[in-house]
Amino acid sequence: MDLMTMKKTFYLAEIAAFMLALTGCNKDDIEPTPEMEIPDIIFDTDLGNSTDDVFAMQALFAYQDAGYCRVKGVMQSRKLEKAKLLIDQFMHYYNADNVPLGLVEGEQQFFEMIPYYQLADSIKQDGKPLFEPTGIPLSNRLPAWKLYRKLLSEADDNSISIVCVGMFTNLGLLVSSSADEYSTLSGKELIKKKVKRLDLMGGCFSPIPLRYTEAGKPKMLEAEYNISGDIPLAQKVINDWPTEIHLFPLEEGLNFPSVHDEILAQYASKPNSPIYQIYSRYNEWAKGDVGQYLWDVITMFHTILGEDYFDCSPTGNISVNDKGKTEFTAVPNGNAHIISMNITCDYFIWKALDYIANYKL
Ligand SMILES: [Ca+2]
Repeated sequence: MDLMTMKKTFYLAEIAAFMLALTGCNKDDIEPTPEMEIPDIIFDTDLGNSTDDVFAMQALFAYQDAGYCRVKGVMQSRKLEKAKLLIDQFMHYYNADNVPLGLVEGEQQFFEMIPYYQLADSIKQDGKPLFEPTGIPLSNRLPAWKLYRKLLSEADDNSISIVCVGMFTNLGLLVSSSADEYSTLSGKELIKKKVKRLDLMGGCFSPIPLRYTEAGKPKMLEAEYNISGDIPLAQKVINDWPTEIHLFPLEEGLNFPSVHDEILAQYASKPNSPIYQIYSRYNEWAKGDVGQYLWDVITMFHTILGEDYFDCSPTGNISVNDKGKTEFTAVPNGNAHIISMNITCDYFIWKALDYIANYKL
């Protein structure tokens, strides 16, 4: 039993005991009701490399089918042709052909951990694609920042929840945008008028030792992946976003590893699902232990299922330096909160992960 599995087992035992002392703290108690606020969500993802984006996508559509949210659009933020093809295929898998999909523009710097975007050209034994596309050519898709402007211009005021679990490229270009055929408002004005909330996965506010070392010396993480992939536009979003930001940082997801064998077992009854297909070839693609955790899907749970299950820092400001290092300063008139989890939240996350694993298509 590895350390994370031991930790998880400990947590489950501790949480089970904890829950016996509580009543009314159960995901099943928050079935959608007429009084419940149902978020209109735009999902922004760098799907194609880290696996947690796919769990987040599965959660998005599972909870939409159960009536917890409405998906208004999906934005893609990994600047690779195959990643664009794969997300189109996954949209078809999740019966989301009619959901608008925007594609990233701009420049990025990123490294690869599990390049499962290669699934885009996988074929089955019968010669058909492993995942069928929607049939909408990529050339017919709008750039993501442009699609943001279109969707926001069509939305009711203060109605859109954005959950971004990849690089901030699309959001940075949106913030920087000017009046166009969709709206006379600037990007900042449009966001201020139409966006209800922004949930970001990104940043790191604690010293985190990397698994990789140089010359045998421990190396500390300097910049979290979503920030380091596009530092200029991450700075743009953090500095100029005109509404409140909720940010789920790297260190908060480290209690939630996605363990290869456990995921394959959990999704064994769904061998054709994106998650099973990715994990069935995980060891072929991942060079060693690349450290996959469930950051993105936890951020999605925060957006869809509300803040009651999470702790939230006092109001403050975030800064991003030119190397991508993030810092948080608590100030009363700031626009940011750091999300964290307590033991009740941990229990809720494990239950929600089981719930989406049982999503039937
Ligand atoms: Ca991601």
